[in-house]
Amino acid sequence: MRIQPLARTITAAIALTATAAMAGGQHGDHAHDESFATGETGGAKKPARIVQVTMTETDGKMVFVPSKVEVRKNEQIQFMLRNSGELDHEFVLGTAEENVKHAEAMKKNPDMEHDDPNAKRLVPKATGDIVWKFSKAGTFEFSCLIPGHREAGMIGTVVVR
Ligand SMILES: [Cu+2]
Repeated sequence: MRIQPLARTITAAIALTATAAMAGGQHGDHAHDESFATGETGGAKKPARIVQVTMTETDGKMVFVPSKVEVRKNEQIQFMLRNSGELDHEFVLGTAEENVKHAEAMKKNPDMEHDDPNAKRLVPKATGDIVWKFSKAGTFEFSCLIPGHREAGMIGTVVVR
């Protein structure tokens, strides 16, 4: 009697793994620049400054709060992300050019999942984090690339000096 639910759990786990693998493959199809013009993946053991960013919908718009973050060059930031809205949202860090290109790819593939170190997709009420070292000066952006969301206002900027 106890074997039945366990077997179901295992099947579910395998199905989940398969979905994740497929999503990863799909994502790899539209090769985007992996060189990360914004910097590099943060080292988990190095200290990071915490910056909280909330994603939500308000008054017919979709927003990041705050929508502007200032960083010193070579500073490591831990973005503590929270989706306070009713819809899925994602935080994708990149150059404006990369994000526009990526948004176009997502229109063809709206359920594309992001496992990239510079991106995180969150279901409503979920939290997550990204640790990033901004090793290059410049103005970069974070955006939600789910079709329609960028257009609805989900663009933020990171200024690195
Ligand atoms: Cu969104």
